Amino acid sequence: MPVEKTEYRGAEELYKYYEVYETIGSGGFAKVKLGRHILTGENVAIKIMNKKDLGDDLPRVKVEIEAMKNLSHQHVCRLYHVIETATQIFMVLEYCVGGELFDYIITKDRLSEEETRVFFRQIVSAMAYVHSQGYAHRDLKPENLLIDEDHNMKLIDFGLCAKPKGGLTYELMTCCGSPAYAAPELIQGKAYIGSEADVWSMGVLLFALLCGYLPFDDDNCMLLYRKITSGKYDNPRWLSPGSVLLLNQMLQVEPKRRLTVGQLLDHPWVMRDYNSPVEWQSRQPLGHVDVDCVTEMAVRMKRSRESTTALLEKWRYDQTTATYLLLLSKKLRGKPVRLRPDPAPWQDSSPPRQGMRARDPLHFSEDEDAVILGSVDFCSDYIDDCPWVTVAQHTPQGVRGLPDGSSNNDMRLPSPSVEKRRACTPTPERGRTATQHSQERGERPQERAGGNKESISVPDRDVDLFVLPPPRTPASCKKNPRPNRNVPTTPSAVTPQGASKDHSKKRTAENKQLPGGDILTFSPERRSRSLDMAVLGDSGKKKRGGKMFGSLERGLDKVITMLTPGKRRALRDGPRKIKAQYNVTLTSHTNPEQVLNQILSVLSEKSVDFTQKGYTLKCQTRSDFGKVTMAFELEVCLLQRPEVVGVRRQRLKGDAWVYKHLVEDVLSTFRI
Ligand code: H91
Repeated sequence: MPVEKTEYRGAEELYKYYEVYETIGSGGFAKVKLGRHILTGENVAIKIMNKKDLGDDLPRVKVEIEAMKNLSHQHVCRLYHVIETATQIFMVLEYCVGGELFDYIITKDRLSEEETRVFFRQIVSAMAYVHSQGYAHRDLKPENLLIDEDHNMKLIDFGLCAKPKGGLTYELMTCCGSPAYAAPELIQGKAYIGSEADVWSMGVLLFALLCGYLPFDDDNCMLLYRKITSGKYDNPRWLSPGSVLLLNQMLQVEPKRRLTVGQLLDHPWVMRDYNSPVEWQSRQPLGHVDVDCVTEMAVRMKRSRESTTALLEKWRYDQTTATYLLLLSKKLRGKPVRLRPDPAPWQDSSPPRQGMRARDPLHFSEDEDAVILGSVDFCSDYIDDCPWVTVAQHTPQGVRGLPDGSSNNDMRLPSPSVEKRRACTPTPERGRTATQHSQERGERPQERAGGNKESISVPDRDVDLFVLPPPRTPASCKKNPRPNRNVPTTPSAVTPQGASKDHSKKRTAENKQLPGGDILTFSPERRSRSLDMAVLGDSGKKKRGGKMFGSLERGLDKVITMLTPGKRRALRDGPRKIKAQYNVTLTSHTNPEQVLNQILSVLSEKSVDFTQKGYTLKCQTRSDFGKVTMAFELEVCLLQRPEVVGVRRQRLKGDAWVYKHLVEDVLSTFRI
């Protein structure tokens, strides 16, 4: 079928160089998938956008791509490769195994001042650098800060960033970003200075790190705006006087009275325990070419080092740029600067896809693929002497050498317009994490060179998981005592579709078997209850700032629910055995079916739609108009140390704080 062929060709450019795995998240009109760069074997994140879906937001993507090409910093997520087809844009990005800072905060309830300082220094470093390059980020929030394998911060999502032509001192007018983090001048529609607005967001972020909830929060937008413009918030009692002072200096309603990023670099609170200002300059300046990496590439490409360097210095954000940057990343982490052997093991059989079966990379559905617009990763002087020939020759229906006239051919070096007014001194198998993989490969992240010099040691994540959660804060105590009304007291059995009989007595959930064994459950109340209702307590009051997931490992033993064994394949295989991660809530249970049953029952009760595949539940909430407002995954799994059942959770779509309240509510039924 011609249509299929055409569509297949679109994603071919991507598949040629990357193995593509599961969706790891989404944001706006983008889907983010885990990938692996074949030549270096390095994990990457692939942001996928459909141009049609983007509509008027397409220019924002261009803004983000241009900004990311101009930014190279240890705390800014690195862009490696851009592939554009007629219908799709793929951005290949640095993979951050630790996920969002948001999830990390909610797992821990809140962070200690010491740990907050480690992260905050890195955020200040990133922002000082971004501002020094003339950009304002304008959407700073914990969802846009990721944690890499060395526990370092990486700033992402430059879709809303601005680079005023006259430099950062020029006023901006567009109101953007997330309301809870937006500066008062921004929501009032006044002209504002981007860097000043960023400092306000950093203040909100700092508060969220130290407190685990937002300083200004309300379900009602007008009330939220009023709170923000008043600048009044409560300082919880656990904040040190130093933290109270710093927050106050950042959350000044009058922008000119706010601290600047330059002042944050050597602020006493920031310097504490370090006695040195934040190091903000890039350790990986743009344009620098590493000889070892170029040499390795030259050997593979059978070219001279000089011509390889010349090719690289075009900075096209193509396979050459990606290979170089990923090799450099390997080098900085103390790994050998080596490309995969030729022929690579996955290329032994033809076609290559079959050779990769064992690792089960995912393919795009047909509608996700498209015609190649212009090859962004090949240029005419490149085709004659195709450097990646060993990869290319295995590519099915290889379309090569379409000349590209796009702007991607030039890497525009930044013309730093430093703020004038105030000087700114400045393989994975499905479901596994890259950390697990690197651990399985015998690598120890701590031993790697090039780790964050800024960091002082923070507790090992695995260790954190096994300690009891921090004592409940007064705020969380008063807000979240949840009566266990959802826990059925009589044993119930699960129907073949996975819904509890006990639950079905209360309401008839409409279950539908999907191809591939998925079970879609429509909650009967879906259309009559809004998402907000799903996070309401008995009182009807929205619960805020409640205890986070960390405390859920306590007690369950209430429901004795057994699945009929051996009926469904996915269930027969049992839950996955995983290592504890911070996005896994521990229970005190050893019977996964019990936990699964109880989650199913609560999801239905909370009007959350879900599809079930084995022990994984893909959950969705919808607005009254049927629009998906939130998507997340819950997976019942077995942990090895301690040997208990855990629930892995992952937000795929929707407001982070609303997600937090909802999932917290679902999982809080495990409390005795
Ligand atoms: N937010 C705006 O959920 C809500 C793992 C994970 C690992 C990543 C690397 C880069 C990006 C995301 C990663 C990621 C969207 C990335 C980078 C840029 C960008 C976007 C994503 C989510 C989307 C999924 C993300 C986190 C943020 C995970 N994600 N788990 N490495 O614009 Cl520059 Cl959208």
